[in-house]
Amino acid sequence: MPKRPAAPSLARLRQTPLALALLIPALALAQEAAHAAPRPAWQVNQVGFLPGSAKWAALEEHSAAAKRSGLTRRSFQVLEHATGRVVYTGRLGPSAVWPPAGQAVRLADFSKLNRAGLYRLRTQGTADSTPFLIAPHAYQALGAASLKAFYYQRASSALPAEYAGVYARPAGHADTQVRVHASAASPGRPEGFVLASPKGWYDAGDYNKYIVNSGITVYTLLAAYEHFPAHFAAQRLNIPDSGPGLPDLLQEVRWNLDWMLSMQDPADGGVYHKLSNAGFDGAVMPHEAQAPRYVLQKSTAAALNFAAVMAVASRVYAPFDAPFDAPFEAKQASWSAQALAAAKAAWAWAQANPQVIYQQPPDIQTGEYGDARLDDEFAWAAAELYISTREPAFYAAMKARELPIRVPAWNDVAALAWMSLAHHRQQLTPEAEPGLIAQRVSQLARQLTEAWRASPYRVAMQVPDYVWGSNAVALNQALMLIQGYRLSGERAQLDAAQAALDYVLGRNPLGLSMVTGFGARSPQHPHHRPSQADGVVAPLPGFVVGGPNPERQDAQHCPLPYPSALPALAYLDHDCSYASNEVAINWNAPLAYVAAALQALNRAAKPGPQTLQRSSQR
Ligand code: G3I
Ligand code: 9MR
Repeated sequence: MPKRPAAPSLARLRQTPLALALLIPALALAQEAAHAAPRPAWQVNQVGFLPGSAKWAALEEHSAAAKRSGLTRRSFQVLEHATGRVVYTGRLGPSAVWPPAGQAVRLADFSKLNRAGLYRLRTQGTADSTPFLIAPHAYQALGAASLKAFYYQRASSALPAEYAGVYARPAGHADTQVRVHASAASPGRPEGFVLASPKGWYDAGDYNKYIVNSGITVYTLLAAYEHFPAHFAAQRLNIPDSGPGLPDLLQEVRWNLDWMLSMQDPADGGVYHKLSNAGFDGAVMPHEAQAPRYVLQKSTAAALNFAAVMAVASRVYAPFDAPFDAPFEAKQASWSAQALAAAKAAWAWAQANPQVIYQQPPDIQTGEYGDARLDDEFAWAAAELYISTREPAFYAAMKARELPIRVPAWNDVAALAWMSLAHHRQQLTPEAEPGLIAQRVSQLARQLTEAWRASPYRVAMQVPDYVWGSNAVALNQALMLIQGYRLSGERAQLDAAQAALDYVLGRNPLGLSMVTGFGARSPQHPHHRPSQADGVVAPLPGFVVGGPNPERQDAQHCPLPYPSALPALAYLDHDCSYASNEVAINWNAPLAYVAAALQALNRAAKPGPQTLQRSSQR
């Protein structure tokens, strides 16, 4: 099928402020051509900045000539993009090598420029930067698109043009006739037993559905709502059933929660690890994929992720189901009450089966999401059940004093417990230790802030952070910095979080915004079956790709080599590259959280020291 160029969907324009909407087509036109060009010397967040935020750009010193001219190059200018008028002049920082990319960079700080507009950066001897915005709504369209991406991932649903524009498609994977795999057989549901487990989101570039990865994903989205309800109450995503009542974010998340509920065996409370084909589908559209689907082995990790998420959902959705004065029976039968009961049943199953690790059967090749270390999952589920029930036994089960904190990932969820407790710290029972909770969250935020401060690139990312999905490591660092900032109000923590978003949106050594459809240079060929097979030139918008990954586990499946093996440069914008260029729900969730949080927090943020100094703005 010939590839049709994508027009920006009406839906996206409708939710975008006018100035921004006019800009999107112009930026999109420049995109394909710019992407083929060599890496630019200026590396800057290509989407833009909020007026009050820290604003940094990096200048790569990639050739000997540039380094020589760098000796004389001391200043930089910010220009109004349309007129070329200089609106700000600043000094470049010293040249220093950033280990993940092995390259020398100099930083430009233009935080003092806070007037809304479209700008570019200039310095002697190199091309101007790509244009970027400073605007009070700089992350509104990005935040909405990062959530709309979940709608595009819906299994068991057609996406009509009314909601999906050029990305409209027929329904795929009904999942109404799913077989129980031998690994999942139980007395009530023997091998071959057929059950219905529809809805949910496709995990990533593939079309399978995995409970463990749904855990951190749904949690991160529900946490965004818990922390910034007013922001989401006002947000419209143009999805079905949108309207007054349930905010669109919660409407979309219900699609996946409904699927997750169907993955619990009502006979014992156990939860199947995943629902998948035996092997991966080809690069086809969802409705063209016809392979049989199975539920696979119950696992402790699945039960605990399920318990944690359903406990969170029970409190988040409670205000939206039974009216406050509804009769007791109606409240008992409400969706939230059912979610809490399901969480408790899964928790009980995990208590009785504490070490059932998922073992990939020999006839199954899809994603494993294997995790043998479960102390963090136990603690997280316990913390969420404690917050939702206020039962002290759950706090004790969390073993708080022994629980460390690390940047979260699908297989490392301890931080999620701390982050929930920190948010609810004013409403806990006397057993909880607010001092300990604050100490843990601050400890991680301070550690990340120190790494950011010491970095020649002004990002917290270090060499060991470059794993499969490294962009989500950066975004989850931002997530935890934001938790620190919410407790301490320390401006540096907010600035370090901003730096992580800058990194993902273009202040990186690839000079690439890592989010499809956003920025002048962005991924064009993600490993994402609908983007590969839909006949539309542009990939579906609003998806962050995995990002540089020096392990390059897909190298043997790619017709061309990675351009570099250096941690921050090991990235290939080709649809073969599932290890550096796939999309995934657990990577988009922290993008959605961070975009929303920075948008919501900056409105309330106190100006940092840099904005208190006398501005050289003209
Ligand atoms: O746990 C080990 C650690 O002990 C060791 O030190 C380290 C050294 O590299 O590796 C760690 O294992 C890594 C594991 O993730 C846990 O972090 C593996 O190397 C790494 O290959 C593995 O990558 C996962 C990948 O699936 C392959 O299993 C990614 O995190 C995960 O995001 C990705 O998820 C896939 C699904 O399976 C299928 N759907 C698409 C999705 C996104 O690509
Ligand atoms: O498409 C699959 C992707 O979602 C997974 O992350 C990845 C690793 O499990 O595997 C991809 O599928 C590839 C398979 O592993 C090897 N043969 C080629 C498949 C598609 O490119």
